Amino acid sequence: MAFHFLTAGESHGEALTAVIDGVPAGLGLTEEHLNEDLARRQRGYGRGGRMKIEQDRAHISSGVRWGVTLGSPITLTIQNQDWENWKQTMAVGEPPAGAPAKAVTRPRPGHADLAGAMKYGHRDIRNVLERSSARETTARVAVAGVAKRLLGEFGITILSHVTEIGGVRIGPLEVPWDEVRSRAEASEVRCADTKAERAMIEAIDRAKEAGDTLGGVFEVVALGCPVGLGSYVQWDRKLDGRLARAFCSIHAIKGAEIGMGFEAARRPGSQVHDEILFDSASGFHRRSNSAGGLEGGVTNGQPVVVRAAMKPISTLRKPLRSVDMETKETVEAVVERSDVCAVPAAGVVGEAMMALALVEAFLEKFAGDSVDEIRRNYQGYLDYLKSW
Ligand code: EPS
Repeated sequence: MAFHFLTAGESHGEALTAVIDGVPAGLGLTEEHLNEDLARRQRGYGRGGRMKIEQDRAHISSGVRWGVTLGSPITLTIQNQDWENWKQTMAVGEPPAGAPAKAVTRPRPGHADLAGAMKYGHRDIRNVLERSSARETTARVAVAGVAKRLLGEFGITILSHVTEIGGVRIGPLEVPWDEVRSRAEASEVRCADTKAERAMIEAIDRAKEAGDTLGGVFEVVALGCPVGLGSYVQWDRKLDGRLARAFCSIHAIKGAEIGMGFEAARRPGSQVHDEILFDSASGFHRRSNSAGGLEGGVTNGQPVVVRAAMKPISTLRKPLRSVDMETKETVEAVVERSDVCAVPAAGVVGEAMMALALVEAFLEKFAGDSVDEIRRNYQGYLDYLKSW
């Protein structure tokens, strides 16, 4: 059964909800498994006031009994604490008595505001921004907590770290991935390079002072993927394409690259491709990992490495010029409460999208209705690989 999910919910509505289908039976799962990543997504230097209000926690209301999945759909709900302050503006029923909330009519350049309003026929941008907000990624991170639990059963783990904020880049990191992970987790900007970390924080402070925002780049790495996830036989089964789609679906992401990525376009083949080695202890392996763990859309047993570029958040405290949708006058874009920089949080969302793309590919290859059945299929494959 394919792993698939839907999310629902407005940023200042009552709650975010997700329904996941295709989770096998027999997976140990508690709300705590999901809450740790929800908390990680909320942190990061440069976040705005909303994260002081929220304490995101997932409530599981179906698909799990006594801490173990049933194989039936799983429903997750995350309450929006801020809803208390928006009950009138976001009421599901009749508009509240008295003056209704004033319509938002000054679209922000870079946001879904104008194109979204024109597409859906909304004269109030609130009807667009409530759903186009990156608050939706809370639900994805909760869903991915389930995917990560399942992948973890098979030794696949995912980490992320920030490599660039506002033009400040990390230096070369010649340390094992576990060290990158622990340094990033200890950093306010989720950066594994202490010198760059300081410069990033300063850049965020300067942007905040100027009423501006900053983007950046984060890297997500999956360790422990077997050879053979994804396929080269059909365009939509290529795992690199599926990962690029997954990453570009995150709010404000304008580019994704795999392994050496765009840099590979600048070098001759002899400086790009990963030479193949063999010894009886470790079997086939590589001298390098420029391919980012993917060749022909198929995992090759190396770490899967994806980087994503996030544009600066489009809500500027010192707003850009825009046009009022009603009066057609030149105005300043609306200023909604927002973040100065959300790149550290986006890295956690990147982990989620990596987990979701990988779990889909993993279940395609080792499909089963229970974790035990998947384990039998996976073990049979690992035994077969030993003959290579
Ligand atoms: C977000 C919640 C939002 C924003 C941010 C992400 O909350 P609010 O709009 O109440 O401040 O902080 O969303 C955006 C940057 C955006 O452009 O929509 C969250 O939970 O991550």
